[in-house]
Amino acid sequence: MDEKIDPPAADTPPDSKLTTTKQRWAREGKFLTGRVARPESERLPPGQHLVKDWPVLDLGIQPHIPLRVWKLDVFGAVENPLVWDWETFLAQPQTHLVTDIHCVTTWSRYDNGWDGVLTRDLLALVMPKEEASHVVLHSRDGYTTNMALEDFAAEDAMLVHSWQGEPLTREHGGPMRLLVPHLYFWKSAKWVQRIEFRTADERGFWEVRGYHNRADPWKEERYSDDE
Ligand SMILES: Nc1nc2c(c(=O)[nH]1)N[C@H]1C(S)=C(S)[C@@H](COP(=O)(O)O)O[C@H]1N2
Ligand SMILES: [Mo]
Repeated sequence: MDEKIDPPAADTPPDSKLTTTKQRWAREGKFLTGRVARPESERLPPGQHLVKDWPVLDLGIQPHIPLRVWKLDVFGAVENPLVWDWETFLAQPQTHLVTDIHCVTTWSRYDNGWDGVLTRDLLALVMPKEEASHVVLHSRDGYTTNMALEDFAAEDAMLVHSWQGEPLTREHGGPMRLLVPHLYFWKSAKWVQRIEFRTADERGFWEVRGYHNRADPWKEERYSDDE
């Protein structure tokens, strides 16, 4: 068994060339169409195009996390903070869902089959406190992303370990990533290590670099100047 593990990311990694380019797109409002689609009648959100493959986007770090040392730490404004190892994570009620995904860089991919644990099943265990209003995901590569508790609690949001019946690959966030299909895909943190429940909002990696705080693809909430 491979015993190697990357050192914990102490800090946000330095901005790569792609990060800088995407930040510039955010400033310039690239990919905005000004159209608003109706979810009931259209499947592809405005300004998106369909892809068949699955692009990989990251900050230039794809951490290797052996299952033996994998841990999930859920903490903050909850009644029952918890730490799961891999075995305990898999022992939770398992759900299979098929969803579309929409990346802010304009690709969408239909019919992705996922397996994992619904955030609702996690919420039932940790029980967010009355005053909990936001969630921040902390990932092994130093990435963070934030969302309102109600977005994290969406009925199709889940902590996924498999895609199309196979373990999630390292490049796509394996062993475990978040999936929040109703928001742009940057909210779906890969290599999730810690889930923080908060009583106030705090913007994550892309959200402080010009990306929209909410990120609803149907409203084309790509960039923070649209807030
Ligand atoms: N930990 C982590 N999660 C992340 C990212 C990242 O760089 N690090 N990138 C985000 C972005 S911008 C997108 S579009 C999706 C890409 O996921 P994929 O590589 O599986 O397509 O992951 C999101 N989650
Ligand atoms: Mo993205």
